[in-house]
Amino acid sequence: MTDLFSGRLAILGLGYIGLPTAAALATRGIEVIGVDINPDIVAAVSQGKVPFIEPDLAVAVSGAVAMGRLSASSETPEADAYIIAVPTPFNGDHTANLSYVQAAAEQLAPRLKPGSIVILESTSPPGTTEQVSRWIGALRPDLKMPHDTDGIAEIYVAHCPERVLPGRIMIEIITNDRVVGGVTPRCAQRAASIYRVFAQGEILLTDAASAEMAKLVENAYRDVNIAFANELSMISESLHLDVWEVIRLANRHPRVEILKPGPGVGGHCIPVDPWFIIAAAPTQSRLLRIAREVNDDKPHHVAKQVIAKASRFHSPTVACLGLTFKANVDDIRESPAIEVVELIAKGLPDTEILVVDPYADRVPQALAAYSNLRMERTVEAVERADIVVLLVEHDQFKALGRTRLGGKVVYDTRGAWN
Ligand code: SAJ
Repeated sequence: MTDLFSGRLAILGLGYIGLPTAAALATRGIEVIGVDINPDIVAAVSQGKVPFIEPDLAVAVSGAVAMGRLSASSETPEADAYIIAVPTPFNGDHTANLSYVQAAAEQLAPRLKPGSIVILESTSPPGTTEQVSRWIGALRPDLKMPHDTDGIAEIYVAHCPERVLPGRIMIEIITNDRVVGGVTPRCAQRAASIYRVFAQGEILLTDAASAEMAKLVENAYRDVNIAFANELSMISESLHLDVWEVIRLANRHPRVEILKPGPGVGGHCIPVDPWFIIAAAPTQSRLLRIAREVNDDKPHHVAKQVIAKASRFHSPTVACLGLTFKANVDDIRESPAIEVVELIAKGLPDTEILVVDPYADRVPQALAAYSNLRMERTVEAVERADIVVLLVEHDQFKALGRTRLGGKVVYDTRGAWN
């Protein structure tokens, strides 16, 4: 018989991962309490609302709340299982900041009882899940924790990294395979019983550190591959070649699949996670470090090219299309597009810069200080501009007809108009 979880479950952190996971479990009949330190998020979810844009999430959350299966709270409740889905940003020296994970572990520790399951979903350096077990053990010496017992532990601690792609979260959360790594094999088994409730992909059981590393490796792999594409775009530019044509042709080889160059790599995952590997094995991580440098340098390269193009005009207007970290999402975290716009605004202080993004209704904080820059609508910005810089390939920008761009200097960092 397949072991299926059927208790009460609390999710700590109602962000891009916690809330979809809460909705996926609740719509399958599990009683889920979402916990967040932000009172606005708690208030929104309690009313069945979603604080960010993600296809199909709003209907799942409102349905789960209406069914009485999903609720939200600022307090960590008693539950049979806990999922920690809080951010793991990095510190100034690129090491992982685990303070949110530690705070979550300390919040749930007093509520645990023998048999409870604790799962860390937050992307974390190898060893963090066992550290969670130690943090809990320090507060609950009455419980047999899995990291320090030869016998059967009373609490099950495991890592199950999230792997969903923003923009496709509600599909991928169901269909992706899941890696579940336990501090002990029994911990992995118990944690898997939760994911079996909604996951249709395979559930792969392993140890906690391998699961942590596998997740970091997935994003480092993508980072290295995007760095290859970005480097190729700069090489092609210097050789006066069209990188999109070069990639199109090379990708017709049966074993070549080059990703797309862009203005840099953004989001809160891919620019962050490789650093956790680099910090764990600094001497061995040469390629990963260079890939990070190539990708981090790309916004500077793009801005330099635009500034050079502007120098050919007397008093140009520059339209920058896109602010989010990638197409068709409203997330601006670690967005290379914002960095490019800022570098252009700084480098061309007397130039009018029009910024467009259908997913952003105001100038982001990072750009607020630049008086030469303002938000504009797509068609108006393109009409007024001498130079059009495409930074994010939102559908709305892709749909712009070629005639609208006629006579303009176009710098398309994403190949959207190729
Ligand atoms: N990008 C390019 N060229 C490409 C692909 C992406 O420049 O060919 C850029 C994007 O524009 C964006 C950045 O890279 O700025 C990251 O975008 P993404 O779509 O590659 O990835 P994320 O950050 O949205 O989600 C990634 C995914 N990881 C992998 O595909 C290995 C997702 O599955 C993870 O769950 C997620 O990170 C996460 O939370 O870790």
